[in-house]
Amino acid sequence: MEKGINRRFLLKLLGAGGTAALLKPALAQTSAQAETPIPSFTGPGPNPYWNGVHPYAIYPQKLPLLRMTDRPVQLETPRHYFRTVFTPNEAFYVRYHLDEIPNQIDLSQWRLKFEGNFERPLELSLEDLLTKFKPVSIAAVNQCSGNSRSRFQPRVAGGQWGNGAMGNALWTGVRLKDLLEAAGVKPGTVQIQFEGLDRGKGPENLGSGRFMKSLDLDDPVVEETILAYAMNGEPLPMLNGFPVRLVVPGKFATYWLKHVTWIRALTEPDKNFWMATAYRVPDTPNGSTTPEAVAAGQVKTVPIGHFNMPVRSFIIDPDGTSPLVVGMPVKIRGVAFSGHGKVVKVEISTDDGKTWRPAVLGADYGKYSFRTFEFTWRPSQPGNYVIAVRATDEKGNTQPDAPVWNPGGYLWNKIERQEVVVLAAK
Ligand SMILES: Nc1nc2c(c(=O)[nH]1)N[C@H]1C(S)=C(S)[C@@H](COP(=O)(O)O)O[C@H]1N2
Ligand SMILES: [Mo]
Repeated sequence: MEKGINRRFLLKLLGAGGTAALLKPALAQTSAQAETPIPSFTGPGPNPYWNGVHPYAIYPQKLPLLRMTDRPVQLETPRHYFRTVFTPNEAFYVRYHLDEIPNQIDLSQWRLKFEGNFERPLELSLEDLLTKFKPVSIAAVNQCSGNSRSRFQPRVAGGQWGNGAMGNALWTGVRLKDLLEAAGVKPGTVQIQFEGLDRGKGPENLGSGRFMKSLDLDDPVVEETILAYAMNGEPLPMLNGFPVRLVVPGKFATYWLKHVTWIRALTEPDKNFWMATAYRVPDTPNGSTTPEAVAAGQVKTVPIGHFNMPVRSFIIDPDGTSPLVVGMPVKIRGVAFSGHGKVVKVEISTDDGKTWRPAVLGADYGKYSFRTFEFTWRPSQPGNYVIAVRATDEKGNTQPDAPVWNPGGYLWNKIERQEVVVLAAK
């Protein structure tokens, strides 16, 4: 792909030992920034903060993003950054669970360590990763399991994301299976566990103080997983996992471990909180259940990794902030993706989902990437309209018009709508 990593640039950075130094002054602010409480709200109308409207905040290496929480850092990407198929690194959303996140990493000391049931307990430097392994690139959408959680009815606890807990990037790095081969997975291994550098109890107050996720060794996604050292041709922003993060194409971002520093071969399934308790969804075909079933204790759950990301699509323009005019063409544009395979169809409705017409799809950057779409609409009558968008993937999955519900606020993929006003031409 034309947007591949400039490895020379990265090597130069490494050679100069410059990365840590370069990032230090800016990143030191990450934790120093005082927490701004969400303003108390007395009405009228519904609480806008609870509805995912958050203040803009500037963090190191980032453009102003919507701050949901500061401890841990959770920043949402504003809608207009999805006008391009690749989400700019500076605008890419940020989600952590723990309060203490790395502000700087000394690459002369940092090593990727292999522990547990491996033949060779390797310790690899970033330079080793860059020079001793074949680089591969993949365009893939990183989406938080809780993206759009603020839409759930009845409401559920957790970060009240709008639709901006997602982003698409061209990731470059080393194949996980090449790393596993180098370390030599011993027989009896059932899962591979990943742990990053962030620490702390986090608001969930869970004790272990570490964020860890595991992939089943026999999950086909292991073949496609990469440990990425570059994002859109640049080193990863610190807040998105510098120096290396996992990219697990088609799976929710909770598995996309940031600042990966330990890779462990486990002989027993991972029982840590983030696998056994958090990020679990009802074991139903679409992960949906009811509050009543939950209250009755009837819901069997599985890790969200058992699901690929359901197909979704988003209207980016028009965004309803300015009226349209009769007879004037307007481009309805947005992005679509699916964790199950390539998006093959996007349809637009300008009558709230009663009738649908196909949009024109943008360039194909691979089955895990955003796919842009465009539809030219020339409204012929003034009035209030509801635009809707519906994507279908190559497996035939399409978006439902019914919401899902589960207590974690996961797997939302209901058809999106945008209200617009069309004025008569003067
Ligand atoms: N080390 C570490 N990696 C992590 C997390 C974390 O808290 N710590 N959160 C995960 C979750 S739940 C999400 S949604 C993504 C967010 O990736 P981003 O911050 O780069 O957007 O990181 C994943 N990887
Ligand atoms: Mo997440």
